[in-house]
Amino acid sequence: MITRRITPLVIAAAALAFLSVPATAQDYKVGALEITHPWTRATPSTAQSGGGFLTVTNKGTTPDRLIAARSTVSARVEVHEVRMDGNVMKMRELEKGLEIPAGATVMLKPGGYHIMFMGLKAPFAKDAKVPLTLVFEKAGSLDISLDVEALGAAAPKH
Ligand SMILES: [Cu+2]
Repeated sequence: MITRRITPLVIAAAALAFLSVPATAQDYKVGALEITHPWTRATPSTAQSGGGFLTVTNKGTTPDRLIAARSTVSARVEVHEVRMDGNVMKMRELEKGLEIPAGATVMLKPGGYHIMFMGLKAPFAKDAKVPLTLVFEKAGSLDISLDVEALGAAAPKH
């Protein structure tokens, strides 16, 4: 009798090959948090500000909070939310930061929560990388790099 054994290693390799995608965006981990698809958009030469977008997943059992962000590319970096004021979309700084509940995934995306680069020192050029440091209340700080997508891009093309 011939028994065929498929080792877990082979299964894992097959799964990886199947899931393999040409990902340009890097994913990051700090403490119980995973940061995926950090990106931004190219900015017009006259732009004073730009948005930063990413997804944070809290795999831990306690909530955390994105309390600050900083970068060398702009005078200031803030964490913003978008609110409807009547029929007008307005954004403002989250003064207490953005909560990442235990077990939750929070998306920073156009029209929603986002990182705001204010006082750009130079425009964001397509295909460049924008350095950003995220500061979490519990997990600590994390240096990441945002992919610059085309001007007006609605979401990363992956
Ligand atoms: Cu904003």
